[in-house]
Amino acid sequence: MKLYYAPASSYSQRVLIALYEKEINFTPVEVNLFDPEVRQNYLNINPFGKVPTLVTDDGTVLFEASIIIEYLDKTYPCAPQLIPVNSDKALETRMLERIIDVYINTGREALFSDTQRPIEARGAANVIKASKLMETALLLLDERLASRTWLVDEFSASDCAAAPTLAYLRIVYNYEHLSNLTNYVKRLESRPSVINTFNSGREQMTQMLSKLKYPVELAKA
Ligand SMILES: N[C@@H](CCC(=O)N[C@@H](CS)C(=O)NCC(=O)O)C(=O)O
Repeated sequence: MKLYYAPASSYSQRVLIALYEKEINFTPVEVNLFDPEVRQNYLNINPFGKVPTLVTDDGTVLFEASIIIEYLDKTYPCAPQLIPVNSDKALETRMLERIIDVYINTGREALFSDTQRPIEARGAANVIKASKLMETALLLLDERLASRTWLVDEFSASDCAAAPTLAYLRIVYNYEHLSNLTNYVKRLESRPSVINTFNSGREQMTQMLSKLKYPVELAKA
């Protein structure tokens, strides 16, 4: 089984966390999407030109981080179970994953793109709208985490999605006022699967940030 990935890619990191959590053997294939030739060749594997992609031993090609994690969880039913067996809990897990993707990640991307515009062009209506939806989602997570260690009962696919998204969000948005969320991120960042994943992505991320027109820093926990 091959995982095409980029070490600093947050969607790749979701899958890496799942693989490390479940201790699944795989062949990592790093894809440098900044190299035009590599990118062109990679389109034969993933026509969207996005990482991650999983190619299973029987040649099945899977796109989309959340679908890859579902596949891994179904195919390797060892602990931890990332999509809960209980169907209501499974639905909750997928809902939280969607909220992280659709609102938090979109808000993070909008805020990040805004840092690369001249100051006078920042804060356009679409950026404000995306960041408001993101704040609503962050508050929802913070409230859930008042009574929970992880987003659902046990560590799940929603936590795999949250870890890189919330770590990268700190680059452009300070959510320290949300204390449950902040403590949750500390718990996430003390899991070996997350530590390994973030360690392997740090160099590429630092390099990418150093090439930006308007500098931003890789914020610490
Ligand atoms: N919906 C996709 C998103 C994947 C994605 O956006 N990956 C980014 C890296 S985090 C990427 O490949 N970007 C390269 C590009 O857009 O050129 C998933 O869930 O896997």
